[in-house]
Amino acid sequence: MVDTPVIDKTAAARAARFRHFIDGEMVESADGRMFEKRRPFDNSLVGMVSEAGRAEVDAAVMAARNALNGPWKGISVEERSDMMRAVADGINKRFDDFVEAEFNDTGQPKTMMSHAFVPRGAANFKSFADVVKSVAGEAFQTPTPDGAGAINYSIRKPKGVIGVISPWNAPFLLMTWKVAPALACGNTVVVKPSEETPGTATLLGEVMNDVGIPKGVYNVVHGFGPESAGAFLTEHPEVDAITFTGETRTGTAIMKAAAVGTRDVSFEMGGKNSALVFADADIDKAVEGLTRSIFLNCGQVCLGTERVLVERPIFDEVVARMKAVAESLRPGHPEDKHTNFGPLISQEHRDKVLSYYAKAKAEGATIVTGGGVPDLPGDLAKGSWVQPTIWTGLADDASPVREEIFGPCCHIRPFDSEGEAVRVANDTEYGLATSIWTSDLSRAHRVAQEIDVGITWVNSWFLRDLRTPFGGSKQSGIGREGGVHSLEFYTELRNICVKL
Ligand code: NAD
Ligand code: 6OD
Repeated sequence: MVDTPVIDKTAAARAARFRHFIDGEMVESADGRMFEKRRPFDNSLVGMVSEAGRAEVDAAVMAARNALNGPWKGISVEERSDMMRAVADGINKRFDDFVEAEFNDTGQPKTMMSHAFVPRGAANFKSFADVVKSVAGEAFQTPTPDGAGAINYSIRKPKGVIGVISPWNAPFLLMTWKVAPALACGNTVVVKPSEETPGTATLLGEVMNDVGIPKGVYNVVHGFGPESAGAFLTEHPEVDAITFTGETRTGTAIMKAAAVGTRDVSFEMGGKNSALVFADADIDKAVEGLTRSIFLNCGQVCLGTERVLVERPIFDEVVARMKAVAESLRPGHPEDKHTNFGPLISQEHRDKVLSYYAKAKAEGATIVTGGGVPDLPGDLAKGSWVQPTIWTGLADDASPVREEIFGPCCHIRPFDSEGEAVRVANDTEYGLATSIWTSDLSRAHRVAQEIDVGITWVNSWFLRDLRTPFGGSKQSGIGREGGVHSLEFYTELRNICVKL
């Protein structure tokens, strides 16, 4: 357990409460343990979050188990699909509340919530409502020595109680990306959202009740990772499988917990993604795409670019244009319509990002722009802000080039041949995503097949079709989710052989 922080009791008494959602009820921890949730942009208090101990995690897991064996069991695929659509409608009905909750959680400009993260959370439920209804099983006619034959066919069964461990960077999108397929496939879930972002997972509990999802099907426990709710959930023997999005080293800890009882895991983890810009690219489009992939969400997107490789003839131009873009970004109050650049999630994460800004300098980078903290007025100065930052001139083995920073920063490096670009792009322990900018389609296909990542974009970035396989190679992940691929994890395939 994490020590209870020193809390201003008067402010805490006035603040909102984020309770666990267990068996259809909002409940506090029996020992009253709580921690603070603060707004990233000015460090003001959003509310107090209950911290689950083993007892609350156990209650949530047992509620999920009972629902699995009880009211959720007899529900047909068609009914479940309709219910998932009702959840999506329920989210849309309370759209503004979700935008507000996600805004308090992450502090990003509200347009991000209302145009992308909240609609996408609802879309996840609709998408998997369709997927589960349209997947066929397989059947084989099998010859037998007596000539009568046999028929083999397969069915899919829910895997059971799924532990969902989610991160803070796009909390609602990433949590629903797992909860929606899990429930659509007939499982029940216990969600442990990030300690940084308790809002939308809690609110979703209210929607589940409003639309009549049986109690215990969706549960939420709040808390931290090690020796707290995250570890208690992943160690719980009644959790049948664990789906996790977060840092690779957290995945390693969770995999150890899952080894007890040989439980299945699906992991979406860190990255050190490259972008390859060839001299024949449409530079305007490439710069626009790079801008989004480096600075969107203050660089806190797992698919974001931290290594930009540019063919030498256009290197200086791309660096100059990226510098101009970075310097035009406007940090500020996230509700101000001119603000297009938000804060990092927390002071702790800011310390991490700033430590890389210092390392880049120490390891000999040319700082093209940024490298520090922006000057902001009033209470905003208390927020977790950093400047958009671009470096050139670092060695391929420099730590800011090798390690995931998860901030609004990148290193830009020139290359002289396609082979060199591919070699450098692959020179990483991660393998989540890449983007290739070129007008030569043959080259695009050729290079795409050579880069060891789960997701490649050509002349685009973060263009998502929810039916496609999503996940990372190497240390960026285990398994694929999305469309029918989610069924591989959230259901168990069983074969039935009938002798004729
Ligand atoms: P994190 O690993 O610190 O935390 C993620 C979740 O795991 C949180 O809920 C946390 O409380 C929990 N946790 C931590 N330690 C645990 C433990 N020992 N046992 C059980 N649970 C534990 O990650 P984060 O900082 O919240 O998110 C940022 C990271 O997530 C980055 O590395 C980013 O690349 C990655 N990410 C990956 C994807 C993807 O799809 N591949 C998507 C988003 C984020
Ligand atoms: O779009 C998605 O489905 C997805 N999982 C996005 C991940 C974003 C990471 O920050």
